[in-house]
Amino acid sequence: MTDERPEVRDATAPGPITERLTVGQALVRFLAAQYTERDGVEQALFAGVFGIFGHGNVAGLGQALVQNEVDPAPGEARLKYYHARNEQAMVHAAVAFARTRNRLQTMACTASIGPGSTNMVTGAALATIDRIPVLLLPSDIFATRFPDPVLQQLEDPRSLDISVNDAFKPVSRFWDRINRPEQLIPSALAAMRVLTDPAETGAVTLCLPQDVQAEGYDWPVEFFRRRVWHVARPVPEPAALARAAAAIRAAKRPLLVAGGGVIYSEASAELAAFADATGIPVADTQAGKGAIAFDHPSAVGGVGSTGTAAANALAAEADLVIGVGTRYTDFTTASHTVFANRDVAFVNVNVLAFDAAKHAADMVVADAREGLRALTDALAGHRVDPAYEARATRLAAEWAAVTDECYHRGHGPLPAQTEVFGALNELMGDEDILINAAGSMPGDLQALWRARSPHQYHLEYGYSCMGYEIPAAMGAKLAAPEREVVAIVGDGTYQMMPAELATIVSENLKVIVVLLQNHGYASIGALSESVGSQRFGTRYRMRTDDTDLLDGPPVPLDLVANARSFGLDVIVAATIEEFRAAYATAAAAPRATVIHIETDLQGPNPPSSAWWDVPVAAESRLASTRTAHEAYLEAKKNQRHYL
Ligand SMILES: Cc1ncc(C[n+]2csc(CCOP(=O)(O)OP(=O)(O)O)c2C)c(N)n1
Ligand SMILES: [Mg+2]
Repeated sequence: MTDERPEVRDATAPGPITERLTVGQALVRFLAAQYTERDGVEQALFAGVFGIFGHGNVAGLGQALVQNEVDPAPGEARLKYYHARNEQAMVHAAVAFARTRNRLQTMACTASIGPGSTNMVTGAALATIDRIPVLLLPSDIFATRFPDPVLQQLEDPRSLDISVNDAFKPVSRFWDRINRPEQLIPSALAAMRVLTDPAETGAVTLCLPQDVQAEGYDWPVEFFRRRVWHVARPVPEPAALARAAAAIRAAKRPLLVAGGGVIYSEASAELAAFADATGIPVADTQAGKGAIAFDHPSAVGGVGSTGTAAANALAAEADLVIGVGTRYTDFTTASHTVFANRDVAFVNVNVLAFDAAKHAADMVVADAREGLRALTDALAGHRVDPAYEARATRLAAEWAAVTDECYHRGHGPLPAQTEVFGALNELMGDEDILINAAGSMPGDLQALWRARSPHQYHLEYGYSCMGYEIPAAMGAKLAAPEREVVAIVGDGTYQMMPAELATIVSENLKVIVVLLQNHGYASIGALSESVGSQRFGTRYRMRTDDTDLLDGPPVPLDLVANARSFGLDVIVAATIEEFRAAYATAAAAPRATVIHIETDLQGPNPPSSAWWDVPVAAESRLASTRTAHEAYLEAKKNQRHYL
């Protein structure tokens, strides 16, 4: 943090100089004065506040925000207010904003007490799992407890200190409740430290009791001074670097796995330089796709359960996996099966020791960019066997042919969604942003998307949260107004959370939403079939009188009319040709467009080359389940600990 004291301060005067403000006003003024710095570039930490008001925050933070907008104190920066429609969605939007800004800038989110606050719990979990900074300000029950139980209060006979906001504790990196005004001072500072620490970052939650928000206090003016939080780039410890370099030099078939940490650290040039120098093939995770351009000679595409046959073949043989900025989810490791070489070892470069230590690795606790730079230097003169390099190149070329086929199948009568992805891949600009999170799309995209820049592929797969996509498009567009932002949304996801389309319209944000209508869950339907559950409950069907089951005709829900009702342009495309034309129209339009296209629920999807552990019922009267269980037991034999 940089020390810049206000000039008004007479250092010899006794006692602090104070200013009387409410807790809400003090918090707004404090937040507006926070900055981050990395690589010599400073930016405001908070670009604004998403909010939905209720009795918990209207008089506290709400009053402070309107005062900030219409009558700011001298020198007080503006903290722009965005009126969201759903509290979960506004956290998603804040996450997408912060991710697009490489975690150097974020948004705060204010919600009323009770349901407004607990609606943010899912967003908090997503942020913390994905390691993205967001500041959550749930309102809370009266600190005085005078009028208890207040509207929307949970009463717990065990303790009067419990409120629904305790539910944020396991999903926050920092959690506090401000029961007295002066507690805000140490708490706000601790919150900023966590938000701006690349290892610790995630959801930071400051619970603000409704009465305390409106309470006055004499604040030391230094609390409001401009503060710059320096976002660290930790360098590797020399001994750890030497061990890692020795392991890489000794490896015959090393494979690098690039995770989201490479992108947040802006380490793409260093990753490419590492690959250029060593010839080591580079695979990517959902968060890391785009860290290396798809057409880099060392790029072999996504690895794991939904990876490419190229990356998975190399993973199966690898004697050393170099994980950079990855936390090795089960999709990356194919539930501990994809790295199949008996002697496989790991070197992990990660800013968080917890991740660096995974799979009994040689740990290099460092920023991805600094770690890659240091490794490239330490490996000077080293290059993998040309035959191994050639094999990686050949495998990648074979997968490119599969991708071309998936992109241009000419499937009918309804198109396959992979053809929509192919069209988007060809139509979108290098710097445009594609957003997705849940459904059958992430798997196809992980296997097929040809990312040409570090931010083109924005896939939320840590929490794979249905409903992320539309609010995320809003957040990404606010972060990168100059880029086209395209959200791919399934019909299931759309029904879960279309509400921020209203905010997108009111903020005049030009985004493109591609709505893939397949009348159900292509994803969970296929999974259900594979585990012997016969696609049960995965189609949107009418309940019929004769069977009392959901096996009737498709539910007559008109998503086109629904989208249109938000006040944006909606284009219906029936074929890939029409989709291409619709995209061109949407791209040229000055306002947001939804493109609706019906796709085949049954695929076809890209060929799979790895497993995912979803336990199958061990006992069943259904033959479909018994068959699936046998296959499950067989596949499980390949699962192992990496020790
Ligand atoms: C909030 C949430 N609830 C449930 C799930 C489990 N889930 C994963 S994909 C999916 C279905 C998605 O349907 P749709 O958006 O239509 O995409 P499709 O599978 O058809 O591609 C469900 C229910 C989830 N990921 N997120
Ligand atoms: Mg669907």
